[in-house]
Order: sequence, then structure tokens, then C-alpha cells
Amino acid sequence: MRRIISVFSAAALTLALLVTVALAGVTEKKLRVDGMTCGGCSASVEHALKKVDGVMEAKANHGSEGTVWVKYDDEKVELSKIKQVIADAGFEVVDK
Ligand SMILES: [Cu+2]
Repeated sequence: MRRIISVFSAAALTLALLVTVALAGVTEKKLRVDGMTCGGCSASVEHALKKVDGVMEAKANHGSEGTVWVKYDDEKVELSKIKQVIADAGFEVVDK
């Protein structure tokens, strides 16, 4: 019984370690983005960001106070790259 417990706890420890490593570089950031006037704009920003290696999720909201929320692995992609992709899609990142 003790052996079973120790095997189980070793497995749990390994799993916890793997999860920690996997999540190590995950960062979330919300950016103010101007110029998105309709759902098509926000969809195109999301589409452009999701193609970037390292970007896990992207959610854009258009409007006068437009925002882009992005979840990414900062070991694979830098925030400056994400801002560049948004700019390349034709929109202005307000946060510098
Ligand atoms: Cu639009």
C-alpha cells in the first residue's frame, strides 16, 4: 500500500512539474487598439494574431475604445511582435 502511494505521489509530482513547465512562459496582455470599426476589423486582427507562432488565444473588441486581449507564450513570441502584427493588419496600438 505504501508503495502504491509513493508511486502515485511521484506521478502527481511529475505531472505538476510538467504543467508548471508548460505554463512557464504563458502571458496575457490587453492592449488598447484604435481603428477597429466593425466586427470584420476585430475578426481580421484575431485572425492575424492566431497565425503567429506562440499566440494561443486572441480576442479583439472593436469600438472607440477598442481592445485586443492576447494570450501568448513569451518564450516563443515577444509583445513587440504582437504589436507589429496588429499594426501590419492596419490598426494602431495605443499602448507603446
Ligand atoms: Cu471593420
